[in-house]
Order: sequence, then C-alpha cells, then structure tokens
Amino acid sequence: MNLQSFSNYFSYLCTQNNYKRGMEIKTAEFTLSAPMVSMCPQDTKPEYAFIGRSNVGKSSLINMLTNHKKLAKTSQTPGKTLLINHFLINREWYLVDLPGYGFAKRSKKEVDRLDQMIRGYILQREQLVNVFVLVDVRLEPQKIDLEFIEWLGMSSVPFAIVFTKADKLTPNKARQAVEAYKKTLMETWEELPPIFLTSAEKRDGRDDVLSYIEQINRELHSGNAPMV
Ligand SMILES: Nc1nc2c(ncn2[C@@H]2O[C@H](COP(=O)(O)OP(=O)(O)O)[C@@H](O)[C@H]2O)c(=O)[nH]1
Ligand SMILES: [Mg+2]
Repeated sequence: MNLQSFSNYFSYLCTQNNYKRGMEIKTAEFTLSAPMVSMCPQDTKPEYAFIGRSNVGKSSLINMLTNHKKLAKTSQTPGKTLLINHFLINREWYLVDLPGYGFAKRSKKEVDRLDQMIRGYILQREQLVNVFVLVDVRLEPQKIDLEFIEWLGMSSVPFAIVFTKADKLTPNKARQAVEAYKKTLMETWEELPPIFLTSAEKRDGRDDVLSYIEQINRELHSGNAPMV
C-alpha cells in the first residue's frame, strides 16, 4: 500500500461510526526478543511496531497504552533494547518494540547491524500492518526522522506518526508544532499519514491510538482491509 492509498484508507476508517470507541486492554504479555526477523514468533496475528529515537518516550508510550507500569521495562534489561521485542495484547495482536534508530554512541558496525535488523523486519514481516513512528513534539523536524519516514513511504509501508510529550508544551504550542511538522511533510508528500498527539504523562491520545489499532484489526478480521 502506498502512502496515498493508506491515507485514503485512513479517511475511510474515520468515517466508520465505531472508529472512536476505545479498546480495552485485558492482557499484555511479553512473548520473546528476536535478533532477526526469522526468529520472531511463528504466528500470523497482526503486528503494530513502535519505533523512534532513543529517549523519545517509546517505553513510556507502550506502558501507557497497555496500562502496565513496567511492560516496556521488560525489554530494557541489558541488550534487549537491541532486539525485536514482541508483546501479545489481548491474545489477538502484537505490539512490537523495535530498537531506536540513530544511536550516537555506537560503532558503525553496530549501527549497521541494527539498521539491517530493523529494515529487514519492516520489509519482510508479512503480518506487520502498521509502523508507529514516534517523534518528540518539542523538537524541530529532525533529519533522521524525516529520512526514516521517507524510507517507509518509498517502501510502501503503512505508518502513522505519534508525537510524544505533549504535556511539555501548552496545548496551543503543541498543536502549532504538529502543524509545522505537517507542513514539512507536505513538502515531500501529497497526503499526510495518520497523526496522533500523545502524552504518556497525562495519558492523552491513548484512546485515539488504541481505536486506530482496533479498527484495523476489525477490518482485517472482516477481510475488508486492503492487504499491505
Ligand atoms: N513529561 C513527559 N515526559 C515523558 C513522556 N514520555 C516520556 N517521558 C520521559 O522521557 C524520558 C525518556 O522516556 P522513555 O520512555 O524511556 O524513552 P525511550 O528511550 O524512547 O523508551 C523519561 O525520563 C520519561 O519519563 C511524556 O509524555 N511526558
Ligand atoms: Mg525505551
């Protein structure tokens, strides 16, 4: 699916009257950590991957979404942040915690290995239905994020952008930052991906993100979703 058709698909989702209903998280279980896509769970349930630069608020967002104070911490024991971590949610879908991209303090060899692992997973994992790219709402658009987003679009990978740490700005400033980011994206893309504004601290945006996931799951179940 290319960016344009995904955007159309999202518009379609938004017109469905049940779009805004929140999803209840009943169970969230750590499944396994894999060093490469071939070692990920042998399962066909839909997967939603989360990625972003280190410190963007990924662990906090995952914990907020799942109502687990330490779920993402499970994956933070040494080494595991360098692996693909699967969490099974409601025994129905996977939340996948990917290593951050663009580490400052790693050797070139290590950066290349991680890069290959992340891209291999994203391109090869057939049950991956959406990548959430996390971006700190306080920062000017960063080259590394824009390049990653561009690569997703060029690779026809459906993705959404999740702005984090909204509570660190006034609501007005946060909205302005999102608008400025959209403007930057529109320099490259005709249509925008789905965009969410969140705060793990205030639990803002939780229903929106979970409803979005739930709606895609529902479409997949009913067989109406366009295949990626
Ligand atoms: N105020 C605020 N701080 C946040 C939020 N999300 C994360 N943080 C803080 O940002 C830092 C990095 O968060 P973490 O979730 O570990 O980032 P990760 O490296 O991307 O997993 C921590 O000190 C968090 O407490 C948020 O929504 N609001
Ligand atoms: Mg983390």
